[in-house]
Parts: sequence; C-alpha cells; structure tokens
Amino acid sequence: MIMPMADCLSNLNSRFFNCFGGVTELTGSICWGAGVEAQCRDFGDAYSHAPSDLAYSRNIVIWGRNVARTNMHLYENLRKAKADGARLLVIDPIFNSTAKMADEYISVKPGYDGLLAAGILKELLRLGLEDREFIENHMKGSTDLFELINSISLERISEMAEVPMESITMLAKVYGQPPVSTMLGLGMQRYRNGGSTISLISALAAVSGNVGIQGGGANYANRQVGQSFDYEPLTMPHRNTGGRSFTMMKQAEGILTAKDPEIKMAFVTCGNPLTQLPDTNKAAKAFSSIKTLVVVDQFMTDTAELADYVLPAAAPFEMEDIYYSSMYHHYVNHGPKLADPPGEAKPDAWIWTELAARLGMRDDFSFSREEMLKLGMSSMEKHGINLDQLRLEKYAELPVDVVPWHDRKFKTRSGKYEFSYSGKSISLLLPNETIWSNPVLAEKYPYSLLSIHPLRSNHSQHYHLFSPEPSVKVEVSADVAAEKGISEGDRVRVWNGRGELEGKASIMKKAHRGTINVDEGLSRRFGGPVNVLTPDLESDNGMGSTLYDCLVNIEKIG
Ligand SMILES: Nc1nc2c(c(=O)[nH]1)N[C@H]1C(S)=C(S)[C@@H](COP(=O)(O)OP(=O)(O)OC[C@H]3O[C@@H](n4cnc5c(=O)[nH]c(N)nc54)[C@H](O)[C@@H]3O)O[C@H]1N2
Ligand SMILES: Nc1nc2c(c(=O)[nH]1)N[C@H]1C(S)=C(S)[C@@H](COP(=O)(O)OP(=O)(O)OC[C@H]3O[C@@H](n4cnc5c(=O)[nH]c(N)nc54)[C@H](O)[C@@H]3O)O[C@H]1N2
Ligand SMILES: [Mo]
Repeated sequence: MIMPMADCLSNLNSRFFNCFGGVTELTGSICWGAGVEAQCRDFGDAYSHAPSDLAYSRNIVIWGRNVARTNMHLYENLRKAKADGARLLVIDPIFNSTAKMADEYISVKPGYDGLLAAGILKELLRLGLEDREFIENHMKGSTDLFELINSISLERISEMAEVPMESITMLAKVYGQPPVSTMLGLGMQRYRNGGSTISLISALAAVSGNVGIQGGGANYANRQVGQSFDYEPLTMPHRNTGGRSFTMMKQAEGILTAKDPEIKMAFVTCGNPLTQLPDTNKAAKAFSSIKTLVVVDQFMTDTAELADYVLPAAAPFEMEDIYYSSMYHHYVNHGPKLADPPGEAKPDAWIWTELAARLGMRDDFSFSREEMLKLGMSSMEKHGINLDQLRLEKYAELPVDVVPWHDRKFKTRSGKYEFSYSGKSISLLLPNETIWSNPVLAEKYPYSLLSIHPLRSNHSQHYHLFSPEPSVKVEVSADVAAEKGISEGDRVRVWNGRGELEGKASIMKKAHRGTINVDEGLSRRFGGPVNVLTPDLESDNGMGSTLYDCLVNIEKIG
C-alpha cells in the first residue's frame, strides 16, 4: 500500500515494489483525483499558469480554494495582484480568510459549482460574450455542452445552487472580460460530481476565451512539474510484472473483500490512512484484519498504533533530498541535511535498500544516496539543472510552459479542447448526498458536512507539537445554530449512518446555510477524526473521492 509524496527519494518505495512484484497497489487519489481526470479528458492534461502570470489578470476567481490556509505562495501573489489592480472574486460556501480580501464573495451550496458554472455559461451566451473563434476552431463537444446547459433554466439553477440570479449574471460579465484567471480548488471536487464540476468550470474558462492566454487559465493542478522529471530510471516500472489494484478510496473495502489471494500483509509509508481515509470505521476494521501491518513513519499515528512493525523514518531535515509538487509552482527545491536522525530513525531510502538486500534484490539497490539523487535528476541535465548547482543555488526553475495551451495544441486525441461530459443529464451534475438527489437521506441528515484542511497542520501531522492540546471544533452556520438551539462553545454531537463525532460548537458568522465544518486531520487520541462520518464512494469518473459529499445531523448534548 503506497501513498504518494513529492520528494525524490521517497519514490524509492515504487522501485522496491516494482522489483519485488506481485503487489496490490492503489490507483486514483482521495486528494485531487476527480479534477485531474476531468482536465486530462478535456485538455489532455492538467496544467497551470506560472505564479508570475497572475500579474496579467484583470479578474481572478478563487473557486473553492482556501488559499490563505493552504497555499501561502499563492496568497502572497494574490495580495500583490490585488494591490496592482486586479479584481478578486471568491466562490465558496464558507466566508474564509481569502474571501475577506475579495472584492466579491459568492456563497454557493456545497457540491453545486458545476451547476453554477452551467448558469454562468448560459448568461455568457445570452449576453454574446463567448469566444466564437475558440469555439469554432479549437473546441470539440460545444453542441453537447450547449444542449446540456439549455436543458435547465437559470431560475432553476439559481434555486438549486442557492446563488442569486444577479450574482450569476455578474459572474458572466466577469468571465466576458478576459484575462480571467480561475484558480480551482481541490475541496469542491471531493463530491460524486467532482469530475463534472471541474469539467464545467474548465468549459466556462475555455468558452469565455480565457484558456491559453496570458493572465487566464483554468488553473487546477500543474502536472508539468512532475512530468519534468523522468523517474523511470529511479522507479523501474518495467520491472512491475502486474498485480492487482484497488482505488485509493475503496482500499478498505478492497482489503475486507480481497480473495485469491487475501491481503495478508500491508505496508503503509508516507501516509496515515486510519485518520485520512474516508469512512475510518471501515478503514479501522480493514487494517485490523490484516495479519502483518508495517508502517514507516516518523510518528505514532493512528495507523502506526495498529501496526505490528513500525519502522521509524527520518524527517526531511535529517537527510538531503530535492522537493517539488505538481500542485502550483514550478520550482524544485533543495533540502540539505541539517541534523542526524534521532534514535533508530533512518531515511526511507535506507529502509528500502536494506529490505531489498535481505530479500535478494541487493543489486537493484546498490547505489549511494548521492547516486540515487543524481539518478532522480538525470533528465534535468539537458535543461542545465543538476544536483551540484541545486546545492549551491537552493532552487531551480523547471522548464515548463508559463502559459499552458498558448499554441492551442491540446493533448487530447483530436488536438482540440474537448468537453467530455457530453450526453450527460443535469442530474449527473449533482452531488450524491443532497436533497435533490436523495430526499429521504436529506430528511434524516439535513446538513452538509465539509471537512476542510486545517490551518495549523498538514493533515494529521505535527499536532503533538501544539499546545493547548487540540480538540474537535464543530463549525456551524448561523441558521443551523438557530434551528438547533446551539450557542458558541456548546458540546454537540454530529452523526450519520456511518458514525458519530462529538466536539465543541463554534458559529460561523458568514457561511452558506445548512453548512457544518470539522477540520480534517485530528487523530483518535484528540477526539477525531471527522472521517468516521465521510463516505468512501468514488467520484463520477472513478478517480477521486467524495469526502465532502456528506450529509449529517447535529444536536446539542449534556
Ligand atoms: N495548512 C495546510 N495547508 C495545506 C494542507 C493542509 O492540510 N494544511 N494540505 C495540502 C493538500 S494535500 C491539499 S490537497 C491542498 C488543498 O487545498 P484547498 O483546495 O485550498 O483546500 P481544501 O481544504 O481541500 O478545500 C477547502 C476549500 O474548498 C471549499 N469548498 C468545499 N466544498 C466546496 C464546494 O462545494 N464548492 C466550493 N466553491 N467550495 C467548496 C471550502 O469551504 C474551503 O474553502 O492544500 C495543501 N495545503
Ligand atoms: N475528511 C477529509 N479527509 C481528507 C481530506 C479532506 O479534505 N477531508 N483531504 C485528503 C487529502 S487532500 C489528502 S492529500 C490526504 C492526506 O493523507 P495522508 O498523506 O495520509 O495524511 P498525512 O497526515 O499528511 O500523513 C502523512 C504521514 O506521512 C508521515 N511522513 C512525513 N514525512 C515522511 C517521510 O519522509 N517518510 C515517511 N515514511 N513518512 C513520512 C507523516 O508523519 C504522516 O504520518 O487526506 C485526505 N483526507
Ligand atoms: Mo491533498
């Protein structure tokens, strides 16, 4: 079982399991899978504009992205762009810290952004603000798109997405004034309709003429960054003789139902599935059923507590590595070794190398750390980037397109931008757990539960460093508080058919009605995780999670 991470030598687990052979691996991603798959279908890949390109944007739409919390680099660039005159709009069910600095804040019902995008497209076309040249020469599937959006009225969209019609018209006028940069977040694609949501927002950016131009873009992920590296020499995928796979979302179910062979042993590295997977009650059952569980981690996580063997891993400051991520900027960073690992902790690469040696794969791991790092960077040489230079200069700019698709050459089969949700009905653009799709469930569990990323921590990491000890905070919109007689600081219970959670109530002054949030990441010992409540259903395109597609009820206790 492997969870992904974006430093060079943590990729060695792939090399180990490719050489070992016959393992069950994970596909898709609980993080960003639905959106990446959607953009790969529509554009041929998921690419973003360079951070500096924001300087050319007239309007910047932050759509379902909690920038002030989750991307400090983008936050600084937003402040600069705003100071230089760009107009900033935030579309989010929660009036977050990014919304505080926005010129316009648009509140939307959780999971209804695809529908909202369809409404904006309708208005864009009515006002004649679409880019005809792009539609005629560079787009495939426009008839299907227009048919889809014509199958529902603006009034109905406004009613279902709970966004006033004037706001939809205002957004159409914004999109009709390029360059508009759309920064799509990951939160809003963790719904059953996550793929269609990202696809429709991308279609809005494309049809309004905001794709492939300076200051524009449907910026979701930046896979050009990872693609700059050729990891095959390091990971040796050709040695993988095939095995089985489960989707990351359904891994617990996969473990519980696997036959021929059953899962007898599992390896967890760089991840804490017992806290971070959806439906953690099911995940706990699944991982407890495994005969031998090995966890490689720096800390005693919820998952490590369940393990038969915990192999202590060294921290980033205790070994040299290089770091990059395909989520936003295109710089690779050098991380020097600053201290020795404490106790028995060892760098991941050491652990895989020693395991390989004991399993008869010594030859495949007969490299020094220096040689492995150079192997990981070998494809950079032709761009004039190498390890010695990185050590000296600390970072390097990767050779990526600063304005993706500027040549209108998309990586799809047709070479055009393709709207891939053709032939679908509006009902497929809705989340799973919502009044319009599932009225019986919504009657029992009337409120939308979000579980967004925490401010102080990356997921479940580093909590033990903070005082006072963290505890579960249940944020409720003012209407829910009024309906349930909940005051600030009250003890509350949140529940649905999958589980229940207790915590202290905090009232959100400005949030979409019917919304509750519990930050993700709290381990069992602190009263969490919120994932006892979330579903393990896959997104529409099978590649993403539905962590926020979750209805609950709430009551005041004690
Ligand atoms: N401090 C901190 N930073 C992080 C992380 C962390 O754990 N902590 N995690 C990192 C990782 S792995 C990731 S994937 C990124 C995630 O980065 P983001 O996408 O910014 O963060 P999320 O918490 O996934 O998304 C939450 C945002 O989406 C909004 N949202 C939820 N549902 C909807 C919806 O239906 N429609 C709309 N319009 N908005 C919605 C929430 O209100 C919130 O503002 O952050 C990275 N950065
Ligand atoms: N309800 C809800 N659940 C969510 C989300 C949500 O928004 N809501 N977000 C989802 C998202 S976007 C993501 S990305 C996942 C994240 O899920 P995980 O990646 O499982 O979450 P982390 O808590 O970051 O766990 C990483 C673990 O790796 C360890 N680690 C750090 N560095 C190293 C290293 O160098 N070597 C080794 N061996 N271990 C290391 C850390 O100590 C930590 O225990 O969670 C998902 N779960
Ligand atoms: Mo993530």
